[in-house]
Amino acid sequence: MTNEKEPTLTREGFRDDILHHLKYTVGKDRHHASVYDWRLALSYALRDRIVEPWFASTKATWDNDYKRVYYLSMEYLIGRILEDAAINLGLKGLAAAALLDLGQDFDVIALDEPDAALGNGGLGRLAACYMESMATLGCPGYGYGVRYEHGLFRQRFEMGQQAETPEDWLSQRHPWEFERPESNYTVRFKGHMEERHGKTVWVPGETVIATAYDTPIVGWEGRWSNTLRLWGAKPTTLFDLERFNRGDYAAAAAPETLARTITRVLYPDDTTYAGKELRLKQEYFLTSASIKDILRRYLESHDDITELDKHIAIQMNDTHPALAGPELIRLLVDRHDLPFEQALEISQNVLGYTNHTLLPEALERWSTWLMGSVLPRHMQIIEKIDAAHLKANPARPASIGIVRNHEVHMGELAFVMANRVNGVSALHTELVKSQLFPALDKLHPGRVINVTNGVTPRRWLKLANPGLADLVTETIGEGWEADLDRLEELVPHIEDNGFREAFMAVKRANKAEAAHWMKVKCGIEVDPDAMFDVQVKRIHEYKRQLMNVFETIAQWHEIKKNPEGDFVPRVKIFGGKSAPGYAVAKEIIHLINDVAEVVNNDPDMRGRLKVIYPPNYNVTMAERLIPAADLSEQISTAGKEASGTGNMKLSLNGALSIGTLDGANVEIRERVGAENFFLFGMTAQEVIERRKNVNHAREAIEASQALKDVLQLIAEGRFSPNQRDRYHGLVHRAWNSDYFLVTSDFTDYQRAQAEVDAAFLDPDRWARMAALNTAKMGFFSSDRSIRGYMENIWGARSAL
Ligand code: 26W
Repeated sequence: MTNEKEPTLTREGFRDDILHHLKYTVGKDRHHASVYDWRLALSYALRDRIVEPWFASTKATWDNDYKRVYYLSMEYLIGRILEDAAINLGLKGLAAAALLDLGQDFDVIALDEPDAALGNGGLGRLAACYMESMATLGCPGYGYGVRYEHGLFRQRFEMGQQAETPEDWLSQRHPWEFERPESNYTVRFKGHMEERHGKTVWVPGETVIATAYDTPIVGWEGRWSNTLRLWGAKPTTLFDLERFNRGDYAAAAAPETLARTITRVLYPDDTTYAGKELRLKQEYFLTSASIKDILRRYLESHDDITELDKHIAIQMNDTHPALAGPELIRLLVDRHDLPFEQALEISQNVLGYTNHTLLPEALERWSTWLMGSVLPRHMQIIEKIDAAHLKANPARPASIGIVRNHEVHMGELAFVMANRVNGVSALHTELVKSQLFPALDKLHPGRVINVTNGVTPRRWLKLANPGLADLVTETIGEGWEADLDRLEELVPHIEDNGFREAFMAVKRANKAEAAHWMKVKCGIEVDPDAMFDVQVKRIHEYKRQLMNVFETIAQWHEIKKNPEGDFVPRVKIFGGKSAPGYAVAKEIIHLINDVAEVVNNDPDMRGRLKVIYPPNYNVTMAERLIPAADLSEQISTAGKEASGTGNMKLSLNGALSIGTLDGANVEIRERVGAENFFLFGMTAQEVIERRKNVNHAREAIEASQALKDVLQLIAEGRFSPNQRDRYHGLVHRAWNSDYFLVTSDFTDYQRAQAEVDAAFLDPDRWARMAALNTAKMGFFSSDRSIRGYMENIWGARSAL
């Protein structure tokens, strides 16, 4: 699929392309163009280069009737696109040179781009990595999502507390997408059912139009390109002119209001499920438009709808698009006149379901009342699916079932409708089988399989860490970007002093750059030779940022008690957002900022301890911080983090991990070796046992003077001098409930942190361990994950 027309592209040619777009697409004279104008012109010039491989990929798929894979996700956490596209097209150098001729700086222009933040955290970022890997592997695929007008909120700190402001990425022109006003579908809601001529007919009460916006996703070396199709909403009737003329302006605009509301904003709830009607509408909006589009495309080149399952696969990214099952059945039965049983079977053959969480509060359930009122036809179909499943499995225990206690359980629905269900790490998959769906797993042995998550090395090494990427290329040659197992070839070089020095010199340079950025961003000076200790991820109790803060306080206290002592200098770096309504997580943010205030202004700390928490952590900030990290904090309560993907990115960039046996940490440790991973804490099984002791927190605190002191210092108001009782609730909960076992794991965490210090004091040992982390991360390429999906779930083949 290589593109044969391109080799003639020259610096002058590309310069002319940019100038052409600046003049004719952006409408600006080069002498009056702003950075924004140049960015648009450059983006259009790059986008032009994707169009050829994009068309060629589409044509090859049609011509060869390749099996198509459809990835349905409510979230895509993409970040910036420009540099990623330039790198994958192999045009970054040429673009930079062409811009130089025009008096422009590629880096300055790239920095101008806002993040596309259509996701919350891990699940959304995974979808973005998977889209890129599918394109790299030549897997004929389409991503489907929602074109939110406002992505994830922007985070600010006001007096140390998180405040949210709307994100506004579409207030600027978005040069990467193609609007497709001709591709649209009517999506219905509400209304009632009628029997007409022996057929059940859904008479909707509300309708909106889903309209497509396509972004081409180009893979490594531009060999293949897929489409990310995001749905925007439009009113079915623009305007009620009669009402408007009567002066009833609000009612006249009602259809438009409904449409705009649906795609207005991404729900910022990560792992808590709220049961809101608008969210259900968003989920159905994505699902219905996508399934209709999938059937339309299929029928353009096939006439037998019963053969559908031979030609397509649909992946549900968690349960958010789990209405795909009922919707596909509805269309096959109501529009294509298939009997229910056959429609059910075809749908099951087509669908796969990825589970991303075991947390009970994150599992979607909709009241039958809400489901029945928003989607009356689907409620009927869901009940039929449930009945058919019971009929086929008479041994099914009463404790399971899709519809139970007047609620639709979306996890069960997705499980029953899918031919493969997968967890996202080896440990998580075992827990999906044993804890989440034990009865369904027994009824359907072999349905649940594992596909351990991965990350794209193009963005997370090549783009984010060009220094390390260049060193890797110098050392093992080219080609590792699409064959990450080759990083293993670094292993023999780790014995070489020169290589280790070069490796650590890259890390030092990245840290110096990050230090400069922190100075500008937070006004705090940090020493690039101190250990950069990084915990970046959503703020959640189970991720235990609180344990990290407690340890920070213990360290501060230790230095206070012994101001002349020797301490390994550390910079504690936090990054992450809390869901706006998650009070406990917001309190943790407040505490981190309060502790930072005290620590950073304490002369006794003298560069031995700093706490940095830059606001608004996002993909772009991750690209800055991850290459500068020495230590990666992966300290969730065992059994709670499904996989983690930041853990993989940090290791890939040469950070050592301190972590629990949770999620993919288990597999990372297996690969880097136990001696190169700072393990601590209880196992998932021990966590369950420990909770049976109702006094677990009290006993753990009583056994540790350090922890008792930490809680006492917080309770006294040492970090909140103008409101001394600010953290009384937090301290009370640590003593009395502590569901996530921060106190029980604290002492072992401190022990592991002391080992980290000892290792850091031996720079040569540290260098070996760090380099080994990079060398052993090949397995965690999202290319490996996507190959797993293609082989074991989708039955899809590469077109390359
Ligand atoms: C409906 C509310 C809601 C929203 C999002 C519930 C649950 C979610 C996601 C499932 C949360 C999520 O992002 N899970 C993360 O998925 C990553 C990719 O598989 C994993 O690496 C993380 O461990 C997991 O927390």
